[in-house]
Amino acid sequence: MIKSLLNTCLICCSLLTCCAVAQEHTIDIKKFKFTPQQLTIKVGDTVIWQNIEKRQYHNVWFKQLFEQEPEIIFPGENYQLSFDKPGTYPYSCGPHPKMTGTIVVK
Ligand SMILES: [Cu+2]
Repeated sequence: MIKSLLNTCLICCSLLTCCAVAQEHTIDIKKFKFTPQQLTIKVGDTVIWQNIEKRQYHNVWFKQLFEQEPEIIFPGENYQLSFDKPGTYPYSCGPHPKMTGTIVVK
């Protein structure tokens, strides 16, 4: 089973396509926390934050990337961002600066 998966991967990697396919990762915003708080992704991947609070709004602010605070994410809403360059990207919630998280892009 594992061997056949490996073979499949080696085959498609040799075409230089499938392994470069961007992935989506989800981070939950709940109880004033980003979960997972730290997430490691690959270049080109997209991160989707979903606010699953009952009634509390938040946002996701990468101060090193954006001068302006981004729009508020209300319960039931999502916010998404793609990362094109490797690095470590800390972020916080504008209205609640104690809420922090980090995206590591490899
Ligand atoms: Cu918040």
